[in-house]
Amino acid sequence: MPLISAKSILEDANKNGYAVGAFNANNMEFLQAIFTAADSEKSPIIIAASEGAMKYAGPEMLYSMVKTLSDKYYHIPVALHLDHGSNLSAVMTAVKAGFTSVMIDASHFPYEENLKLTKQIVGICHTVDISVEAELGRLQGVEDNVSVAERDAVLVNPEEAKDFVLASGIDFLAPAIGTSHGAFKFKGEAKLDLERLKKVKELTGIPLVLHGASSVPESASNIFEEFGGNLKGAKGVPYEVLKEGIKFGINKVNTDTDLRIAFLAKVRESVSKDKSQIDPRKIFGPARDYVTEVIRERMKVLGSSGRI
Ligand code: TD3
Ligand code: ZN
Repeated sequence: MPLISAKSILEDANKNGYAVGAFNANNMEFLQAIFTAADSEKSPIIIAASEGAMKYAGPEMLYSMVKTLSDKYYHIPVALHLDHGSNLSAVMTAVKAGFTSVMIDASHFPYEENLKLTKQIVGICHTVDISVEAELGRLQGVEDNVSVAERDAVLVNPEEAKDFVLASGIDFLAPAIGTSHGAFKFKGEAKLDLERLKKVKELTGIPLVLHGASSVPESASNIFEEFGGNLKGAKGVPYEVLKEGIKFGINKVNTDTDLRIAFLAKVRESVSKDKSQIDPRKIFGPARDYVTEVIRERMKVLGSSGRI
């Protein structure tokens, strides 16, 4: 089917209390893995591409691969979403290429500046049915022993979130609640600030996004390490914690790291087991299949399986 905005996908998730994965991709194999997983699980999907992905593959290339796969799997609802767009120019590049959803990440600016830029982008995108995500607070782990003032300085302020959503007109919001990008998210226990999340949901009602949501599954990191990799001290958001977040209002679960680890775990395995292999398909094929497996498992955890 034609690519649709993420708004409609996430509205259903919000209404029915589940989450949809936003899976990052910048090459053919990852896109194929995401689509085949969605096909097997009967799950809607959001394809996330960062500015780095647009630079690596080219925005037109990303769009045409996603479009081709979306035509092939015509029954799957798909949105193509710009992840962490940093300015108007990046957003316009994505819009011109055919993306159907964008994130403007101006969370590192003071509130008023974040609001001003976000509002401008909502004004442009909503005229062409492109959904907009924005972020409040900073994406970083916050340990238990820090003061309330320190927590407040980093994580989302629920009252501010309410004003921001009303004033900006965004479609979904990423509130910082203690996660961070990458494979090393928590020093101590893995947890989210669920009280804060609950308040943001009560005050805004819109779909909420969990960034830095990868789980760093043991099965994948074990293979990664068995074949010479090093992920010492890596820790993600456990499935049980993800489920709690979804119960309290998360509807979009951003996932990049898990797919990267899975892919490279299998690449490591294949190249070390078959040292004279020179056909890239023999290396990337099994890696692609393993990414598919990891995504399927995740779709079950998020509750997006069986929604189409
Ligand atoms: O926006 N993203 C994807 C890009 C982060 C770079 O890895 C996320 O929030 C996903 O975060 P992660 O690292 O947990 O998959
Ligand atoms: Zn993110």
